[in-house]
This record gives sequence, structure tokens and C-alpha cells, in this order.
Amino acid sequence: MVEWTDAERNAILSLWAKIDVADIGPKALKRLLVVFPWTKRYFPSFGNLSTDAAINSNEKVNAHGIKVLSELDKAVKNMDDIKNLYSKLSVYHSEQLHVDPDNFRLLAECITVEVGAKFGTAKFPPGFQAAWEKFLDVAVAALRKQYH
Ligand code: HNI
Repeated sequence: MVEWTDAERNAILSLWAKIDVADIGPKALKRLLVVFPWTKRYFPSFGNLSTDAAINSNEKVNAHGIKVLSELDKAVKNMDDIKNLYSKLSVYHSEQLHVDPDNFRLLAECITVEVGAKFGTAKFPPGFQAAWEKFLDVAVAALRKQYH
């Protein structure tokens, strides 16, 4: 089981309280699709993702970005049980969506870039980033868990 120090919990909770899911979610997913373009292949039902402009104005991308970040909200509220929380979601990504699990880390990276860009060093100092990265690592590990 993952151990969290009080400082880590506080950093994650205070950062999360400032994060607007409807802002960071779409931005992070758009960044994923542009920076790591092979990820587009998982979203054929989203329509036109052929250019950066098309990705930016795609409403399905926006909605899905919000959905993904809202899922992280559940993890923030269940920090001691993320593995179980994401168990079904892991099976779904593995067995139905066939998402290469390496992509989870790439999305986590895009989320962190957006958080850093939004808050800057003053509100997202290295100590906060350390706790935040650990949190995302635990979420990514939980999503990878049911792959075999
Ligand atoms: Ni992911 C659907 C959460 C990373 C591709 N994904 C979901 C759903 C949630 C979710 C929630 C909706 C499930 C449902 O409808 O029951 N995804 C997450 C989380 C992460 C993540 C928390 C990582 C932090 N997903 C990724 C990545 C990819 C991905 C990295 C591919 C590159 N996800 C998908 C696809 C779907 C999906 C594809 C189905 C989309 C649809 O609506 O058809």
C-alpha cells in the first residue's frame, strides 16, 4: 500500500482545490494528441483530429478531457485506495480499448505541464510537484494493474 505523508496529502489536496477540471482536462488531452500523435488512433469516434486546429476545436476532445480529469478527482478523494478504485477502468482500457499502457504516463506528463503552466513556480513549487508526481504515478500504476 502507498504511504502518504501529511505534507504530501496537503500538497495534493491544496493543489487539487485550485484545479479547474474543465480547464486543465481539455488542455491536457489536446496536448497529448498533438505532442504524441499516435494517441489519436484510439479516438476514431471523435471525428476530425487531423490538425492542431481541428484538435483544439473538437468538442468531443473537450468533453473527454473533462471526463478523464474528473476521474482523477475520485482518486484525490480516495488516495488510500486508488488501486481498487481504478480496477475496472484498468480492465476496460486493457481489454476493450486496447490502449498501450505507456500512454498513461504520457497523459500524466501533459497534465503536469498544464498544471505548471497554469500556476507557475510560486503556486507549483518543486515540493508540490514531488507530491503531485507521486500521486499521478500511483494513478498510472493502478491503471496499468490489470494489464497482463
Ligand atoms: Ni481513458 C475512456 C479515464 C488515459 C483512451 N478513460 C475513459 C473513461 C474514463 C477514462 C473515465 C470513460 C470510461 C467509461 O465510459 O466508462 N483515461 C482515464 C484516465 C486516464 C486515461 C483517468 C489517465 C490518467 N485513456 C487514457 C489514455 C488513452 C485513453 C492515455 C489513450 C491514449 N479512454 C480512452 C478511450 C476511451 C477512454 C479511447 C473511450 C472513449 C470513448 O468515449 O469512446
